Amino acid sequence: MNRFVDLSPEVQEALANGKPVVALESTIISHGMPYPKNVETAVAVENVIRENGAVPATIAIIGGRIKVGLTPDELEYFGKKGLAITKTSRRDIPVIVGKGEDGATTVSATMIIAAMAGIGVFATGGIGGVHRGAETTMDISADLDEFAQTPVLVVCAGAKAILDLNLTMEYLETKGVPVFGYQTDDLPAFYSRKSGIKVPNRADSPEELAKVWNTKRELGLAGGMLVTNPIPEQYSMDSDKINAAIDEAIEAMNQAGIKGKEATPFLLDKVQKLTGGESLESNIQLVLNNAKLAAQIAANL
Ligand code: PSU
Ligand code: MN
Repeated sequence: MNRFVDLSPEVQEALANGKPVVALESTIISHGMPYPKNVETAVAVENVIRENGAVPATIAIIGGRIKVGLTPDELEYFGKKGLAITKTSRRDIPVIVGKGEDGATTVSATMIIAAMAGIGVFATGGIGGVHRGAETTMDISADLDEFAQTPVLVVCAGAKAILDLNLTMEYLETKGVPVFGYQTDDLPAFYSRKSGIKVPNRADSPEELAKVWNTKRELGLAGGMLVTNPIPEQYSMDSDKINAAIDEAIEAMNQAGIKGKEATPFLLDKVQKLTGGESLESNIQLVLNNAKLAAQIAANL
């Protein structure tokens, strides 16, 4: 392990004994949900992973130390500080560590750190992707290039329609990333179970996913794999309602001239405000659902 990384005792013990471990990101805590729901959710997600036979490893940078596994006090500190923490993707890691600051790791940064620690499975809510209008803005999340090079399987609930889902799938194809739908042929669209876009592969059990993931690694093929897991039926939102909110949020973003790394947090916050508590509750439930599947996959490796 490099000298910048601290493993929590629980994670260290699990890795040393070959127990299943699931990585979790921290931008979803600081930038994805409001306090105190963010901390409550982070704790609940960790518990779901434990209940399903794996050890959770929430990843963040605190005072320049790369943490793999946070204490309850660290989670609380992180959730409370929220947007004041620097959103940290691949390019930001050396800056935050070098300056000794706090960093909330996105999907790309969390994958990199998970791989450093030897963790191969990671659960989150939504991934970054190709933004609508990317043909002129070139706003393509660093998450997508990470899938092409870093060996971590990521379970998400598909991608939010703040993104161009077709272009996101095209980009992942170009980058050679296997994408699975879990018990579905239709790419999940985060708040709703279906996007109307066909997902390239389907798997119906954690065993199947573990088998393909092991095969990819044994073949020596670089990069990760993406598993898209539909939100449970009872929490899925009406797609017309959510899409109207997303359109309004994108309009507001363009009006305000927001771009770069601020784009996604702005859109997440705006959509949450426009749809009230309903979208927040859906968001929490889909993360719990993804944590469960990720733990089951990790247990089958
Ligand atoms: N999408 C969500 N919730 C999130 C994110 C994306 O539905 O919390 C976060 C993740 O940390 C993801 C990051 O890695 O936003 C992507 O940011 P960007 O689009 O700037 O690459
Ligand atoms: Mn971006």
